Amino acid sequence: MPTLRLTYFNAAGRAEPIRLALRIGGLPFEDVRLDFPSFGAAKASGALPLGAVPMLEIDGQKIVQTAAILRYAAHAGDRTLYPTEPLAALRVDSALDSLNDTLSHALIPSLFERDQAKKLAMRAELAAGVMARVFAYVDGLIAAGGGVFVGGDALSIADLVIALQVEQIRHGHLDGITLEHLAATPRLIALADAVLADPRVVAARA
Ligand SMILES: N[C@@H](CCC(=O)N[C@@H](CS)C(=O)NCC(=O)O)C(=O)O
Repeated sequence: MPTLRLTYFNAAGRAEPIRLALRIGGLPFEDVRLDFPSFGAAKASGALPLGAVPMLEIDGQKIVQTAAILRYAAHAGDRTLYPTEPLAALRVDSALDSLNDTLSHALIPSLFERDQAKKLAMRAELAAGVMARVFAYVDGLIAAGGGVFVGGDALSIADLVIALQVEQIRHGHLDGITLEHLAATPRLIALADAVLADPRVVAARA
């Protein structure tokens, strides 16, 4: 088994689905959590290939890009977290990119906005625009699969990402975004409930 070292901030963010996927897959890893000064130093020294985290070191080889790392965790682990059927796998990949790429990039400016009124205005625009489109699209992917998860009846890496996003909203961690913004996409709520109640996920979070 390779030696795995995952580097991220001391936060859930992009790394938490990876941490869960590695644990569910039975892949032990070192969970390195950087504070902001250490991240700055690592970035300045060139220790991060693209200057960003998460980064997974596999026997010392440095790999970045969240979705790729998630797929690796699924393939190298117990192989239950990624569909074998091509169309189901495509839905999983498309959902992953919709959240990790499209939604994340749209969310970033408001994360750094210090003026609360401006932040809430940005969040309102996000909720009505990119976020609504991404959630509606992913809701449709779930419907197309005919199960509770994106890939159908089996939990996948995309479901981990979606569930943690829904949980973040449910816990009020994104100012201005509430469960009301998920009212039109009930499959995302049902998916999150199923993921967070899954015994493997519960064990991975304990
Ligand atoms: N495309 C990358 C994006 C990674 C990314 O933007 N990471 C953020 C943290 S969530 C980061 O390291 N930001 C600090 C910086 O870019 O200086 C991925 O999917 O992993």
